[in-house]
Amino acid sequence: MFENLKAQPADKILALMQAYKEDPRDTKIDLGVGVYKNAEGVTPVMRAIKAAEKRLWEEETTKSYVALAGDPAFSDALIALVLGDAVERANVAAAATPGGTGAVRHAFEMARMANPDVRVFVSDPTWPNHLSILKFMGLPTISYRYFDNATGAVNFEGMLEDLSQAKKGDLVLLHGCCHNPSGANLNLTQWQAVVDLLLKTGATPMIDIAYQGFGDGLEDDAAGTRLVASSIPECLIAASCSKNFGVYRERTGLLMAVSQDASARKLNQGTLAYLNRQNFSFPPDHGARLVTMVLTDEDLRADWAAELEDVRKGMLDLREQLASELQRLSGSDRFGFIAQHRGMFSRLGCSPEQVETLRADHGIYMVGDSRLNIAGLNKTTVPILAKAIIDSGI
Ligand code: PLP
Ligand code: TYF
Repeated sequence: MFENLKAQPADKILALMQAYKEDPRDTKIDLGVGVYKNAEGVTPVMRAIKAAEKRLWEEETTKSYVALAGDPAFSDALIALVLGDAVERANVAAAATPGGTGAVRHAFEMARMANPDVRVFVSDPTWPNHLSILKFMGLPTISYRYFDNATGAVNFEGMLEDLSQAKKGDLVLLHGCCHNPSGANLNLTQWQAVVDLLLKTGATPMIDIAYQGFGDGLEDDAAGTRLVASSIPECLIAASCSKNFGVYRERTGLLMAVSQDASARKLNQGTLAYLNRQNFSFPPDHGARLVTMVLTDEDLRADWAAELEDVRKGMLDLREQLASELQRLSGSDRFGFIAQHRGMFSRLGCSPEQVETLRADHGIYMVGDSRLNIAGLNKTTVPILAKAIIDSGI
């Protein structure tokens, strides 16, 4: 039977991670996969998570099943983190999922259950896994203009023009903050314009928020998501804890469905639990429990927020350093967008051949679309990267 299988395309980001590992050069620099690394190149377990883990080991008395939607305390804590007081808690259905990816997948599933003819609007570019999941599910996608390679900024006029084609029954996928892969984001005025347009078209927004706290801070990074949730009758929000709690491998995410009243919420809640049951029954608990402990304990939460803030500021410093080094070497402001971008990524806007030159000649690994992971740099490697970029004719 299995001889009928067709070889599937590899995940380019994960293939790049492997190629980096196999490169014997000790001067190599990994700017590929979106994992935070400190100046020593280490992806640390956050202090508060480590402390919660110790406490959990001491206090946990059972590993029995929890619930199809996960622990309600996790939903409460993460809904509060993402949505603040933008919406009534009673109108939000939520279920824990294996990572943000699990939430993304179930958001698409839920949209299809509600409308078998759903079309999904996706930014150009978007996270490759959005596209591969949608393709696997056979859902039609329509891409909307988003990133302008020439300016390094959002093509907002193009975005609005393309989104005006959406209609009731369509899903419009938006990145909550720290757009992956471009690094270019909407300001709050632009979010408001998107909200107005969505209200006019009747399309349903879905927000993927995987980097809250990595851009302008925990509150600012959630502002667009909160505006959407409080202004539009229905929306889906897929949140990931992988990056901002550093619990990547624990697979910790939450899918939220915001509606207008308790009866809609009940239907949504039942649907989310049903989707979990069909696919894996109970979601992973360990990471969700650690996140809940951190968010609900005053001291752990303060320590986590402080560490996250250090991470965020460290990436901002690297952005500034890289932008000014490139300005010095190129004698122009054409790389100024690197300091404007937010989150872990920036897209340089150069050709795949130039990305390949950086890899072959300089041992610098970035994704083929010229996305670089800012957190893969440190103060010593920033000038090396800047020189390599200019030497490669970018
Ligand atoms: N959405 C985006 C845009 C991402 O970059 C990621 C990345 O890691 C995720 C969702 C989900 O990640 P995870 O499934 O590891 O929580
Ligand atoms: O975009 C990234 O690099 C992160 C990590 O299949 C990632 O989102 C990359 C590939 C993948 C899953 C996660």
